[in-house]
Amino acid sequence: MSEQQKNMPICADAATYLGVRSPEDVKAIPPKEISSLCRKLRKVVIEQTMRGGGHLASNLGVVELTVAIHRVFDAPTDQIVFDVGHQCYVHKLLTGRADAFVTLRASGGLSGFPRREESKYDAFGTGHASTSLSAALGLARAAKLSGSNAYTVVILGDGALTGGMIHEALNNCVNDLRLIVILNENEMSISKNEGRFARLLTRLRTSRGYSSTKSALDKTLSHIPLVGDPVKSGLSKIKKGVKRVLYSNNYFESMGFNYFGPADGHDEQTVEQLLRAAKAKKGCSIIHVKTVKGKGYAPAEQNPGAYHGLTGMGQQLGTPTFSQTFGQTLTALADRNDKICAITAAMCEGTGLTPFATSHPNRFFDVGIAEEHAVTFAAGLAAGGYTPVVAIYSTFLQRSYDQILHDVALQKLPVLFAIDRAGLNAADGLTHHGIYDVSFLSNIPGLDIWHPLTTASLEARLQQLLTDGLTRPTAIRYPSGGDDK
Ligand SMILES: Cc1ncc(C[n+]2csc(CCOP(=O)(O)OP(=O)(O)O)c2C)c(N)n1
Repeated sequence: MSEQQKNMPICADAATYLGVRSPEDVKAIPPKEISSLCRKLRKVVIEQTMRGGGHLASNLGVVELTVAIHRVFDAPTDQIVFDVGHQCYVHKLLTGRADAFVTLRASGGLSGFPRREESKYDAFGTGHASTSLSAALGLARAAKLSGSNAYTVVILGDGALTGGMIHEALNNCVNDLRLIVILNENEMSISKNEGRFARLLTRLRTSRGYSSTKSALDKTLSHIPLVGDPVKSGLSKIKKGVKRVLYSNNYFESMGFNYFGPADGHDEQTVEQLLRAAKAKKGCSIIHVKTVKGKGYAPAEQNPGAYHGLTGMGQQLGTPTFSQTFGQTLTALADRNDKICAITAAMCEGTGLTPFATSHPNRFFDVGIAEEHAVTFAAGLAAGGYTPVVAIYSTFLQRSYDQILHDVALQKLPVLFAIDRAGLNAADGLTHHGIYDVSFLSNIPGLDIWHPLTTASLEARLQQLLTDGLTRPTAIRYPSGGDDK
């Protein structure tokens, strides 16, 4: 090997390193060699994201899941939909894009999210959270209508489960579809996943009594020889009864899903077994797995929030960013004014609100990935006499249009929208550009829009707006980075 070859990143020749050029290659790997493939996949993902930036921790968490999916299903006939899509890197590596992986998120290179234009294996383009199940329902219905037996498989994180669209889609799931949802619980959104659904999942997972009783009953059933149908159905009723008593609130089962798990999502063989079991079962299925965000890279396992999204090499920022200026100024203002509340939709660190959350925990609200709810919740706080500041990235504010118009503006409620990441977003690309807010906010009656050009003017404007007392719906938008960008 020449010196030049030795210094080449593995990801420049990732297909050879992995020994995989298509999902067929993944299927041909003997089970005992899967863990070696997973190790190599992690190495490529770590190397590339350290160099070029990207979503490291989320991808390390889904290595075994993605391998198992490609061994059990036949993509692209079977369609795989990733929620958010930030965890699709392993999928890209296994579906003919390993050699282009070195171009990930670079201009003209592979997208950091699934894109239909990029590959026949990307069944649906994503970037914003909680759209997967609605899209998958459409894909599955289209398959059914056209007489296809294809499966549609969704990879959904527990963070994305906090978004309302998922629940609208759950409500619409119909059991004549071949739809399998893998619910990947890692207890994290970007930061710790909070709220009732997070607690529900923990409860599901930690009710070991249920799990062992269920598997004992399953074993008993399968070992009774020549069991007749009436006996079988009688036992099945007992089984359901026991489940109801021990574990009465399985949300997914009560919504009509087949529920599999909870299981260790890093045990590739088990995940394969569950996927095959779900495939064999009629109706829509949820497979609940537990994974570790950042798995296999100690710094990311210990601090998954910091390794959620990396910016790549050579992007040190010298001066405070707009987000930091916003967070620090708001915290200082809230020290003096106990009416000020801060709201984030799962973006506490990104929007600079960590100091506020620490200093004023009772006036800080992380509502999950629920931008529509965040805005109407703020409207309620304002109607109740408080001064809510809703910090949302420009791109994610798009889904709150009606709430801004109907709940805030028409009632002239004093809510301050802190619109972060206004402007182009080269690395995340198309789905993340913050360029539409000016046009969609401009036609909202009675909404003032400010656009400070420096961090100093952001600070001054916040002080002026919030010290005098906010009297009307107001938006303030600012870009990523700081003054030196
Ligand atoms: C509508 C929307 N709001 C916010 C985000 C930013 N965001 C990207 S990934 C993520 C967390 C997703 O958590 P989860 O679904 O559990 O996936 P994990 O990264 O934990 O695997 C968030 C909040 C987004 N992509 N879309």
